[in-house]
Amino acid sequence: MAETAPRFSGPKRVFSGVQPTGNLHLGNYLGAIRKFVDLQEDQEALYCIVDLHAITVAQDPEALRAQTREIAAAYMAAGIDPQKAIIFHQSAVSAHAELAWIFNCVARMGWLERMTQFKDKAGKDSERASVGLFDYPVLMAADILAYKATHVPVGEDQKQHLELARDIAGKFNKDFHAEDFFPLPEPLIKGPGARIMSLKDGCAKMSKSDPSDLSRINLTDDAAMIAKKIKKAKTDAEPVPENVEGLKGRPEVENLVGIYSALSGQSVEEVLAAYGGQGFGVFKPALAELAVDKLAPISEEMRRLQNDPAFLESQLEAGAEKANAIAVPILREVKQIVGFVV
Ligand code: ATP
Ligand code: LTN
Repeated sequence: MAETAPRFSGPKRVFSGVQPTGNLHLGNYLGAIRKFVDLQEDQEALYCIVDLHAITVAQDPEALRAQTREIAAAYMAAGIDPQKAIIFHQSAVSAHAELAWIFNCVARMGWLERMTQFKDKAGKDSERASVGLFDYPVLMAADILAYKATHVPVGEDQKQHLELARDIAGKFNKDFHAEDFFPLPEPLIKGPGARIMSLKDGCAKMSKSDPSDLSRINLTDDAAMIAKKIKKAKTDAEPVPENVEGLKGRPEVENLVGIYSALSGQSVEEVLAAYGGQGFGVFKPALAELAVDKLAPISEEMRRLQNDPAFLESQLEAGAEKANAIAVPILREVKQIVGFVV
């Protein structure tokens, strides 16, 4: 794990979040959740279900509740142990929203105007986007810093948001002469699976919000569906290349080989050594078999856990209590620093 800002002397602490917006997919698993599992072993870790972020775009209230439980189930099914890591939903810890307000007064308009995800998500009609969608990265900084988290495992698409969180932490420390009060959180992005692409377009990220379900492998897909989606994945007429050079200009092929590599633990070179020269009639069934092998136990366990919503909610409540116990004293210090009567 990379070293954090040299002078921050607090404990190492991991924080990350996933939005309860449905269609949890292979990209979310390989880019984020799988890393969460390993990180829970060595230091304190908090894994949040960011329901406040979810409502930056319209959500059906009942669906939002069910999707919140779905992420809790996915976390646990993937191997996050609520005895080791803190699993909770963001709205249950009011420190997130309170700190976000204070950070709204630290962050600069220009910083937020440079965020590419807002531009992508708001689309052409940005006048009609919610203020929350624009402010999304500030809330994300508050999520992390409410716990003085030092390390943040995320997919590649979150890199810019993490840089903003570091800028906010640094400016707060400087403006309030509170040197090293907040750590400058380190993104943990590297590794296979940091950027899984759509099965239909090797230049677009695999996404929950892609209107085509064939573009992604959902964690809830059964074996037949996974096989069908891989079979229908876009490729070209050439066979699998023999070496990494041969992946150039073939983003869809690069993506499928990358997925094989991330799921199997083999390097891309090893995958190409095994399948180079073969047609996709051979490679795709092998990839489908591997994906089913790795994902079926997770989706089965997710289904089992989702049959018991009361259990999932009790786990979230217990997690929220532990999260509050960390965040409340930090927020109190922040209020003191800012000049509020506490
Ligand atoms: P949307 O696609 O609607 O933007 P999302 O799939 O990015 O949503 P989030 O809850 O915002 O879902 O992301 C959860 C985690 O999954 C984040 O750490 C994010 O970086 C990671 N992630 C999302 N998509 C991918 C992907 N295609 N490849 C690797 N990691 C991903
Ligand atoms: N924006 C993230 C989700 C998220 C997050 C966080 C990730 C919200 N708050 C704090 C890491 C740390 C996304 O994946 N779209």
